[in-house]
Amino acid sequence: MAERVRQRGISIYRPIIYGNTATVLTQEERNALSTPDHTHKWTVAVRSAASAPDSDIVGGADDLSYFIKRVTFKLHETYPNPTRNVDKPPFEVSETGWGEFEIQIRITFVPESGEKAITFYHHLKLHPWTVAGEPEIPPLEEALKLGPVHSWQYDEIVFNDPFQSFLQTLLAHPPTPLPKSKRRPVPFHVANPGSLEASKGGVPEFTADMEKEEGERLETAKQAVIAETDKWRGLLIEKEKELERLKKQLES
Ligand code: SLL
Repeated sequence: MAERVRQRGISIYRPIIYGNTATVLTQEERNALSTPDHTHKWTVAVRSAASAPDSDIVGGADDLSYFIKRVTFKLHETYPNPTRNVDKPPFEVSETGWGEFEIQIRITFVPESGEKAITFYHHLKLHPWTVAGEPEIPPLEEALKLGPVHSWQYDEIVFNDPFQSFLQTLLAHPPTPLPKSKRRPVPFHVANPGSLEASKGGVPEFTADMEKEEGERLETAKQAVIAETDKWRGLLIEKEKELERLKKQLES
């Protein structure tokens, strides 16, 4: 079949984000639940990296169903039917709960892609990040003021040597580019943007600048690893020489 021909040497990627947003429930909301011990409502999702302009959703500008067939979210076993299959966009699950846990996120691609499914792990985050990075659960009143918690990971799904027909599908759906820099003042690492920005409905977003900075961090780290490897290799060669020398001494 002609369209099952692989385009050798071609690499094409699609930027995605996965993660969650969580909002603390008011006492009234808690009382209205069949599970009044639940303290938060949350949504875990796989989305396109770019956000739609003026949207209060992190990411999600593009519909990813042209290459994603199914996303399986494996929740904590305290949830009924913890394995949740989502076969159409939005690829997300919303729940209420009281605890943070690890969610397995398995992405199955459209069959035409011939690609194997991939798995990500996301730690469901319910509580605001603190400056010190210490876990600290704020009292309800304060949590309500701080607004939603966001925890999102940017990633790129790379397709190597794609099938010709799948490549055509991908090329027909170019991803919305990330904005160069932030259009909104909300930082990512601090989920609680402060009551002022929270009241403006501030939502963090991924930008091309962040991508660039991440690339630079990776490059710096790579250089450090290379330097360190060189240093130890040199030391190893020296020690091996010494070993040879000592062996010879021993023999003679
Ligand atoms: C913890 N290791 O102890 C974690 C477990 C489980 C969270 C968290 C809802 C369960 C239900 C829920 O929030 N489970 O359906 O009632 O923090």
